[in-house]
Amino acid sequence: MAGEPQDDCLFCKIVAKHVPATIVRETETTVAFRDINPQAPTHVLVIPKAHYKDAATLAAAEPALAADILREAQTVADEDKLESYRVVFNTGAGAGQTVFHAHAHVLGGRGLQWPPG
Ligand code: D5M
Repeated sequence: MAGEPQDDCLFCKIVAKHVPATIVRETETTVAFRDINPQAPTHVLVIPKAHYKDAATLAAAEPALAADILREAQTVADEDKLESYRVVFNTGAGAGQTVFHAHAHVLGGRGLQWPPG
């Protein structure tokens, strides 16, 4: 069923607390934790607890949950006192997606270049 936990999904395991992570926030529908390979002083991943393979699939199936992710991204930025920050949804392997459970990267705490690589 759509959104059900997947046995082979790393981020579902983090949601279930079967894999450790540095969790900074948790709501009824989302978890936010520090990226294991940070690319900026703040690099937090915000994920839905429900499993969707990418952000577009999540938004199509549960738009309110996609909105939860964006609200949580702002809260993470507020808590880390970021004046500006970037939210990235890598979608598809060609764009650098390596974990196929929807996630927002929240990056900040240093100057960010545009365009990204
Ligand atoms: O982003 C997937 C991100 O997930 C990547 O930046 C590393 C991060 N990652 C992978 N394993 C872990 C664990 N165990 N804890 C925290 N962060 C993790 P993508 O957009 O799919 O490339």
